[in-house]
Amino acid sequence: MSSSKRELLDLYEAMQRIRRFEERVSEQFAAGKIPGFVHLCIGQEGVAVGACAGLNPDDYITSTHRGHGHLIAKGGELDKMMAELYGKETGYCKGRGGSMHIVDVGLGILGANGIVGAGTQIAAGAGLSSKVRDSGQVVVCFFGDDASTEGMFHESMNLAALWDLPVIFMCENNLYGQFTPYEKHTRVPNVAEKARAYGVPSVIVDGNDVLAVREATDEAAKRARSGGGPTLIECKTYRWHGHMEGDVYGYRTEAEIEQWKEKCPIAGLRSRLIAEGIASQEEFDGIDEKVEAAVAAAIEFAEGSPDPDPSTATENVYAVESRSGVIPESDEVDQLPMAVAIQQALREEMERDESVVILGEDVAIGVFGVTAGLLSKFGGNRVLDTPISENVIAGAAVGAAMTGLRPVAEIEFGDFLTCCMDPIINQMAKLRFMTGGQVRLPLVIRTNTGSGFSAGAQHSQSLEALLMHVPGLTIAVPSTPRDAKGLLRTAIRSDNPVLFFEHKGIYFNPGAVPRGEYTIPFGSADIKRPGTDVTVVAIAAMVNKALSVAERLAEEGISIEVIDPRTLVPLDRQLIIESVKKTGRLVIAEEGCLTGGFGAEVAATAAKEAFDHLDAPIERVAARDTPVPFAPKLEQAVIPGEDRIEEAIRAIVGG
Ligand SMILES: Cc1ncc(C[n+]2csc(CCOP(=O)(O)OP(=O)(O)O)c2C)c(N)n1
Repeated sequence: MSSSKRELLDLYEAMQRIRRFEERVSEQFAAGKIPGFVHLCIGQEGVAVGACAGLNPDDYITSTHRGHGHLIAKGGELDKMMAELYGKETGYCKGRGGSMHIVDVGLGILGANGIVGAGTQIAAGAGLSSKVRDSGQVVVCFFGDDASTEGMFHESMNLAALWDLPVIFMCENNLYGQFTPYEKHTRVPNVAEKARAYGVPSVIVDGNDVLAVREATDEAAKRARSGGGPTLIECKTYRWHGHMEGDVYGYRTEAEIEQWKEKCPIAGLRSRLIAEGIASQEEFDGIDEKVEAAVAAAIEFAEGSPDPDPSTATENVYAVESRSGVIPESDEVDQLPMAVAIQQALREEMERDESVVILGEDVAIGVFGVTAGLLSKFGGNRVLDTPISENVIAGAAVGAAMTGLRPVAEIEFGDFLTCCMDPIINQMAKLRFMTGGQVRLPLVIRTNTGSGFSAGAQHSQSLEALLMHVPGLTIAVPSTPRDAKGLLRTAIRSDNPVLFFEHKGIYFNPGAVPRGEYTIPFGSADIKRPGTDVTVVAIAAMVNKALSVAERLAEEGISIEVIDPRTLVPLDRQLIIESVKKTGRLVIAEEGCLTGGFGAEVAATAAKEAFDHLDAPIERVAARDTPVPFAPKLEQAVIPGEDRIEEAIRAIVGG
């Protein structure tokens, strides 16, 4: 690959910008001016610059905790980066991200990431988005050698290979994972060999030779753009500083460090170009001066910038939803099971908006029949049958949502959410906030919840309350076909990540579903039955149980108000408080375990906001704090039935 003098000097300048930026960061950190964890890539600049040199401005990169070099190489502004490191309002993420989490969506920088391996999943999602939109964009996914021992890496490689995604997996093998040599963490001598297991072509290059990295990337990018799928490039390199600033653990010898300093990528290019007569010493000195001034200006900018205002600390947890977009229901209804109502919502939203795609295990066939038939209608580009890889299903949904799609990912059973906690808790719930509001995460995770089928403790849990503890997520738990359809439409149109829990015990219960387009807003509870003596707040399958108890007790003159919050987050606390103020008695019914359950949150709200109106202790009905048993009799003993709701009501009305 031939290069003009200008191109070669640009490569030099880009590496030098990274080097001097980080050397000055190191000084400022030592001076106590930069807080947090700071991981420097000094010595590795050839990888970042070689990989980004041939990319188009709209191509994507995903980065790591050691990301400054990648971001600068992709065009990141030194001022905003430095200000972010200082935790200033003028930083890339308004001081919400810091060194490990810088993002510039406008430059295709989908983020440094504090979670080792997470970038591989986001890259797979961005690659999917590029493929579905047929945009021709490639994704360079930087990762360290030790990320290749994370499960996320393997699921991402497999998915990218399977779907021929335009992703270049760019391994920076700096020989250490934190404080341990690579060979102590794996039996496979080269990361490149791991790619072969997934049918992905791979190559090993000298990461300190910027031209070699650029050439390998160029070839991989051509393959990716022409539909040839992913490539893994393993760049052998070395970091001169410790794992993080302040690392004094002494796990490497001085001799080893010195030996690698001899192979400096920047000095190497400089002496080569001088020796070949391409550029002079003076020209390099000129570039160095320019870089020096830019870095000094960045420090001045950061130091002169304001701190974020503490009163804004909770901004950007959620994108603002437009309530004015609520579409009212028609009076004409059809009787449909919930599974069909959900399918209708999916089909109609996919017809309305071509950025809506479905991905998940066996979605072509449709577990519980929900997605059946969508593949033949919308094709394999929009209904994507995935391998059994929950982590990358959710992680790819994050990357796809950041880059223009509205993915609806299905996790086959709610219990398997445990296999994708990183993308849910650390990525989709955090990225809008951590990027200072730069990204939207318009994605839905559909899954089922609940028990009743002798499916055992790993296919019967109700985990919705567990996730209420994570700011950034919206949690919907419909109890009727009508609510399921209207809420799912809202979820798909939302700019926030929504976890949509469908109780498997009520999938096939028919109910009235309004004809035509309608949406149900989040945070709007529904009074399923009005009453005056006791408020029962119930969710999912407990709503019907509460309604039958209410029907029975009405014959005895006990008037029960049944409230279904429909979304646990946001929670319509106001409607519940008003009801409790009216009835003076509260029962909360859920199928999840008692301890730390949804009911605890509602009880605390009522105790605070309606204390003077309560005529009796608050009662909670929930599963016993036990895994859900297999034998039907045992399962019934653990999961609350109508009898326990009735008991709770009688305990506080004295009947
Ligand atoms: C999921 C996760 N596990 C552990 C860590 C702690 N940690 C941060 S960096 C790191 C080492 C990563 O090594 P590698 O991927 O080779 O990248 P390098 O630091 O060498 O650039 C570890 C273990 C983390 N941030 N995320």
